[in-house]
Amino acid sequence: MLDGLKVALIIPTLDEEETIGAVTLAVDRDLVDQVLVVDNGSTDQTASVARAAGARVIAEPRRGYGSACLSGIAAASGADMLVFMDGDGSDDPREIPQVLEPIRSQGADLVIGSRTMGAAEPGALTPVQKAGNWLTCTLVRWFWGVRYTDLGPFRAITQGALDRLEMTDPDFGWTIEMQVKAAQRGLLVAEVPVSCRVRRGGESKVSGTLTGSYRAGRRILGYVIEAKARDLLGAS
Ligand SMILES: Nc1nc2c(ncn2[C@@H]2O[C@H](COP(=O)(O)OP(=O)(O)OP(=O)(O)O)[C@@H](O)[C@H]2O)c(=O)[nH]1
Ligand SMILES: [Mg+2]
Repeated sequence: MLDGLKVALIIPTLDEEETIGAVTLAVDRDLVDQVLVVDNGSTDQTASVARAAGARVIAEPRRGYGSACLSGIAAASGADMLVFMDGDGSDDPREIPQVLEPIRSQGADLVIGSRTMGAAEPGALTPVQKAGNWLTCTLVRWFWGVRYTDLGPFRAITQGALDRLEMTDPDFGWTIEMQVKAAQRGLLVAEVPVSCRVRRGGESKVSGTLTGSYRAGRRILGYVIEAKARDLLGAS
């Protein structure tokens, strides 16, 4: 399907021993060359379960979702395309081909797997998450004219596009940073529907908790507003 191009899959994880094995095993290894599970100091068996399922485990001592993604990118040298997804079973690895497809067929630089375009299991997205997504996507459309329907974790990007974005956010601003920078820099962006399931085990660290939702929401909206302010000041 991808004409010999190399695909790396990056999965940031924190204490996902109950789910990471099944997630890793569901990846089509004919399509994905490297599966990199980036572990942020899990205190459970995440690393050994992932390794046993065939993933390469990267230990990243700096906490945070973005730190883990950056570490995965650094480890994935040689990949032409990178796919990101969560390790809790919410995203379905069998949908990786759909997420990569617009890169091949449309020359897309970045593809967002949209959980609002796809079928979300009841309870998989909280009302706060849906409202926050909507508000953030609306602001991005007003500010930069690019229409996104989700800020979900499941996405694919070419290595060339990733290099142009110079990603830095170490935390939950990671997904919005990628989307805002793609809009600012005129990358060709596509969205495809993806399914979204309730996590398949373990405990929520972000949207399933009040503090996690608050921290992520503040970081995401703060990123959008600061980025627009920098644009207006001509410093972006
Ligand atoms: N490496 C790393 N991974 C993290 C961190 N926090 C969360 N994760 C991972 O990021 C993904 C998303 O976290 P979740 O807890 O599932 O957040 P969520 O999807 O908003 O909430 P759920 O409703 O529980 O699915 C999972 O794969 C987590 O293991 C972190 O600080 N470091
Ligand atoms: Mg999740």
